[in-house]
Amino acid sequence: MQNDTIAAISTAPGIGAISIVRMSGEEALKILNKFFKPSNLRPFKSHTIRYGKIYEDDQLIDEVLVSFFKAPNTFTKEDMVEINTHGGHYIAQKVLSLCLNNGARPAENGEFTERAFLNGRIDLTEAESVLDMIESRSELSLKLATQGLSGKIRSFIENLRHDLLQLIAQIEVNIDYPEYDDVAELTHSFLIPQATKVKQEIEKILDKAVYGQIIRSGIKTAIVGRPNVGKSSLLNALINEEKAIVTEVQGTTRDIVEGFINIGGITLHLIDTAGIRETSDFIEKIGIEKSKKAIQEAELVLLVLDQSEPLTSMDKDLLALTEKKERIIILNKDDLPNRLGQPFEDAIPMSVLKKTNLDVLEKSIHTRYLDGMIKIDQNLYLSNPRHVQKLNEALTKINQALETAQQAFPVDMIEMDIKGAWETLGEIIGETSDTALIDALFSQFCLGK
Ligand SMILES: Nc1nc2c(ncn2[C@@H]2O[C@H](COP(=O)(O)OP(=O)(O)OP(=O)(O)O)[C@@H](O)[C@H]2O)c(=O)[nH]1
Ligand SMILES: [Mg+2]
Repeated sequence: MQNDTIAAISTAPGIGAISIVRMSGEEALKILNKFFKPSNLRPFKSHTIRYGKIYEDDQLIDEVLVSFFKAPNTFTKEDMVEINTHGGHYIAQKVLSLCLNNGARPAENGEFTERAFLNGRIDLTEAESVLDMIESRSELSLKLATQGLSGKIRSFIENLRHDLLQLIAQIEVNIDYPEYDDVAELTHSFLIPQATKVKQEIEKILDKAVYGQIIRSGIKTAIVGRPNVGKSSLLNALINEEKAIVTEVQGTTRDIVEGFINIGGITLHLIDTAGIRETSDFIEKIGIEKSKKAIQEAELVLLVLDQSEPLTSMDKDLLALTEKKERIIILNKDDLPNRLGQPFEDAIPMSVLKKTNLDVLEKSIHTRYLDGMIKIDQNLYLSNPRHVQKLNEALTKINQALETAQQAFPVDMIEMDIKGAWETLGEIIGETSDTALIDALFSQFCLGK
């Protein structure tokens, strides 16, 4: 039920300078007045803060500052009250229980934001971006999340839907009052070009979404190579911690070791693998199988070669195995004489031991992933997987519509797919329902024309 008044502690649990108990709903002020005694008896004006005391029966609980926001200009579009209590978990709990004992009900997770959405103050993408902002761990991912809050995603989706709606309207009008002599003319002069335009706009954003998702979830990066080339040393150097065991014995690493680094706003999920070679050792064999799986699953492979030794057949196998992956070749042990026997263009020479050229590697990763990103402020980078998935679904439907149009099938078949795409896009902003389609359609289009 959406008319009841909800209450919750909005600050993190534990000791802090203040805690905030929040209420939203019609009864918020009435409930507050049952236990809050303001310092004077003037009526509580909207969007002001008052000082006062909280009592349970006649016992003083806390002295507080209370803000009151009258609907509709509030976060939830309902009346809202925020009680700033002294910090410490118990005081806030006590004030919360006073709210609950006087008629509020405990809010569910995210329910204030959900009300903001249900009451039409924000759309689904804006609600989701509040969550994404809270979960952001780097400056870039925070920046991406705020794109949603600023309404950038919503307006992109709304524009696409507007274009699709015009298409639908045109088809509807043509079915009822054929303006064109034949269907072929309608499809070719209007449908195909318009649908293609929408298709291209979606593809452009989906291309960039790759970067958005990388920033949000990090790049899965496998460090691979034959034994003893310095893979574990590289992991340790990058994460700046002696996490993986390093020895001069071949086959030291037998299981996956992982670590995380942040390079200029991008998170790398690093995976150090067992060196790959022929072996009869049972445990090492399992490790090697895991290494091969890690290569398959990796989004980026750092292939390490030991340039102080001639290239082996295992190196060649690994070069072939990783050829189709996003790959950076590292020529390690640059402090020793080069006996590799062949040049590698674009490879990064490095001495992990002497810590030379680590910065070149970091820069190369940064360039590889961030050069495609021009400016977050000027472009839209989708990072929420749900948005990307829905946008892909909408694209599939538009492609279907285009195919049908090219084969000159009846227009109502095309219309079905276009409507499907319109609805799927609506799901991104949380707005689709059949009546909405009808309302929007007629408010846009004058049939008397
Ligand atoms: N000279 C020199 N030695 C290095 C360098 N990097 C690593 N080593 C040495 O090479 C040996 C093997 O290093 P590791 O990091 O254990 O190699 P690995 O590739 O993880 O080996 P496995 O786990 O057995 O597959 C150690 O003795 C390191 O000290 C380097 O840049 N120069
Ligand atoms: Mg190792």
